[in-house]
Amino acid sequence: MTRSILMPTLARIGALAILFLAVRGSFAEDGSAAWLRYAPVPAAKYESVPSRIVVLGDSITERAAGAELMRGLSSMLGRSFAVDAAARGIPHEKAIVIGSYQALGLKATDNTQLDAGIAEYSIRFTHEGGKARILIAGNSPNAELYGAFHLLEEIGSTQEIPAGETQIASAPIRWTDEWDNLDGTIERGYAGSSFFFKDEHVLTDLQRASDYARLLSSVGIDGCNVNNVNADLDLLTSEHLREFARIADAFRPWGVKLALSIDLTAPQVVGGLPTFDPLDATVTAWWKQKVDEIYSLIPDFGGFTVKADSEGRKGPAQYGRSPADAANVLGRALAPHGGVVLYRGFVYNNHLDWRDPKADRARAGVDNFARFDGQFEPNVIIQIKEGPIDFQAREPVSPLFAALRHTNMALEVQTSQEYTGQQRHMVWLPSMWKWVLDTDLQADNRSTPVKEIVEGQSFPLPDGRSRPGGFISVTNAGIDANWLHHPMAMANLYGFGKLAWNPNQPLDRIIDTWTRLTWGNDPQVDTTIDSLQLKSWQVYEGYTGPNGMGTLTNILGYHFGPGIESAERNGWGQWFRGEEDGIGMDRTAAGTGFAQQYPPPLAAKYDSLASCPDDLLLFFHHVPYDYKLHSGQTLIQSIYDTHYLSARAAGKYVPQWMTLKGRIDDDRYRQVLQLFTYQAGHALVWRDAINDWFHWKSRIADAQGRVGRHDGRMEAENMTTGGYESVDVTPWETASGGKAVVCRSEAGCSLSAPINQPEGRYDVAVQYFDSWRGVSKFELLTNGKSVANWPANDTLPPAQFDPHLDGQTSTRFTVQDVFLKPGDTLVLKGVPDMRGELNAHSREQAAPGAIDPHAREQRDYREFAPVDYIQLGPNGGLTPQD
Ligand code: GCV
Repeated sequence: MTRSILMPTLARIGALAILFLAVRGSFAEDGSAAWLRYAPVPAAKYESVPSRIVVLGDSITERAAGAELMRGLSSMLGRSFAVDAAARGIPHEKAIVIGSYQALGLKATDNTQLDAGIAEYSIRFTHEGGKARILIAGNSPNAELYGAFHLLEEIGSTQEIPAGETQIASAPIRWTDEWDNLDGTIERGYAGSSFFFKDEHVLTDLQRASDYARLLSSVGIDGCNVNNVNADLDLLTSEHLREFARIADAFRPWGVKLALSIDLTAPQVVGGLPTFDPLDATVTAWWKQKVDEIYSLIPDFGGFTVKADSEGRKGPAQYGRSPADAANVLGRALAPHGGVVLYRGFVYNNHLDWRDPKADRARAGVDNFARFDGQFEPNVIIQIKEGPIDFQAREPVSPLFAALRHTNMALEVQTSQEYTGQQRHMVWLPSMWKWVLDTDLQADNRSTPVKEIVEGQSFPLPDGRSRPGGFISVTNAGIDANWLHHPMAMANLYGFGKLAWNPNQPLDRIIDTWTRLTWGNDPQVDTTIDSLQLKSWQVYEGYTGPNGMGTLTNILGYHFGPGIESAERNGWGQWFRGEEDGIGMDRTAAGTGFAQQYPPPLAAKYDSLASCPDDLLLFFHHVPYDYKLHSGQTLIQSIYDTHYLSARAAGKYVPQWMTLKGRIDDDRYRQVLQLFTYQAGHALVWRDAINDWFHWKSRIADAQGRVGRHDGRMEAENMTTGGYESVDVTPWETASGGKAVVCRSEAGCSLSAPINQPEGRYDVAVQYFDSWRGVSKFELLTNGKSVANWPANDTLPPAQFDPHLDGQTSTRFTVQDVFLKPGDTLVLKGVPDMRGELNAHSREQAAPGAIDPHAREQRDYREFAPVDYIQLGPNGGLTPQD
């Protein structure tokens, strides 16, 4: 961990200069340092960087900025730096000087459009007569800190030190939401449990919370809402608030404000009132008193996030009140303290009638909020998910952004990859977010891209200033050392911060800087990783849900693997209406009318088949399977081809990654290799499930004859078994042939098959199912001789809770370079893990993300060494083969 690099605590940095000797050398790369590794760079390039750091201000954040400069520069440049904290004035000699614009005698941008609180910093580098000076000026301590981080980032990625650069944040709200529960679980968190809470209390050791705030701040994020929007009902007790104040203390040096998600029933549940009607005078008074109590403990508290009248949360609708009624009561209580309300636009009915052709969940945002436009208090911001459904691999942007003209808005995106591979697949989401941000909604027939709407520029305040708005990332970082489990996933958090600061930043610049800081400045490493990340969204979209249908994951389970029809014929409203005659939701004027919620130019574009883009076709239209796309292909053939191409592209990550062996540290090399190998195999599960299902539904064959034909594949249920039993898999498309085999004998079972292939060396891929609770064991043998053995111990996100054999638990192990000749016998032995109690009552809280988070089910935690098939492929095809 880089934390082992010596760093004096902030408290120890006094007014006296402190010499800091860089401790260099090797440290374990566990990913905890993320992009703040401060690895050595060519020091000669930066020899003019002064070794004295002068901090003019005395706030805790300015001191953090000085300490961070010392830590980063000494580590990267390999020499000593000294900090002069709370200095009296600008020194005459060489120095890096950090302070307010005023203290540095510089002027901030004179822009009356700007909200007064918007962070701005400038870096000036002068180098005259051997006297180098770097000035970092900010219009707030936070801004000074951002300037310090920016200088470090430029050096870390071997850029020139800016001679003169000014940066201004796009909007005041740049927050993350963490969906942590007080019991320590995290809803839709895929990197371990909470580093804020455990057993209904705030953790004693909040070092990691502080480290997290440092990471956030380094990319300009200045707020963190630490608890689930499905908030614990007793969250606001005085006892809890005193504990939350400790988190705020941990965040404070890094200029990150603490915020909380609240449940609107708190006046009743915590306050003991008979009602939580927002317009009841006792309720209003309760909120005011509660907010005052919070600020007495946390003077820089950020505000509340509210999920109400949605997915089982109670809300103002219970009393016939509107979102504005509820939000405004909170807004008025927070306003005197400078706090804000982020009221979520994610309000919809999850008991829709799927038989009703007019019913449409996508309509809910506009239907529920547009009529209250202009009725919200000035410190209320409507927090709107990027799309009208729920963080799918592709959706159109939410029309609500253009339906509110007199209301503050923030964009909510999800760094936690709920529908996009749960940090077991690499998907660089800034590519998607940039597409969202750049989408021009053309309100009032003028240019109104989403980015300018949430920056508050498109529909400004009556006095011409920008509306307060911004950007929220649902991140759900956990206790896994590297924060998000997949080393590549941190590029999403980094990219979020960068786009929230400036949505116009080019993607290639963002990813390249992240790569250099995270993996080093070796050009081969950087080019390889940049190009993998830049195409990863398209690749993931390509092997999951096509043409705007939604991700097609199992929406009634854990939103991870394929589960196509789980979206149909239930109240959740994620329907895509796959019928005999065709597929897609008709959201045109003749259908649900959703397209008409957009301003006229976009409404017309989406409503017409002639102009609706191919990648959103099935979101807006119901078309036959042989419908001709703009690309000239039929829909069905395009689906088949895209799935083959994309799964192959995901498979290629492995050999591309292997070219970097020895160029990066072994720890992270191995971790990524393992995850890419998993992704490659799971992409095939997706490919086959989607293609088989479309083949079955459309009854149209793949023109290239690939779908349903798997050369070299041996179905487990057709092999000679020693003890294995055949079982049906549900849904059928998530197992090859719809079947698998399980072994219920503690001694183990076997599968065997004679080899008919020509003599040669092969890759042998075993496709099996792995639930996290159990660790079955497998061994592959040829002619009685062991060639490989492995435990089924993947840490797949749903598998901890989901013992089912399906597209969520299907995984593969590939043995390379196996010599086979006709007449050989291939044997797979499986030994189940029978330790789990049969039908044990689960004592833990239901799975994060369970549809009913409070449900307790009976579960069978035994793992019966289940196998789907064995595939032989050409040797050196590199794992895994088609
Ligand atoms: C926190 C989706 C997720 C839920 C989440 C909800 C929300 O439905 O699956 O886990 O709840 O969105 O954003 O409120």
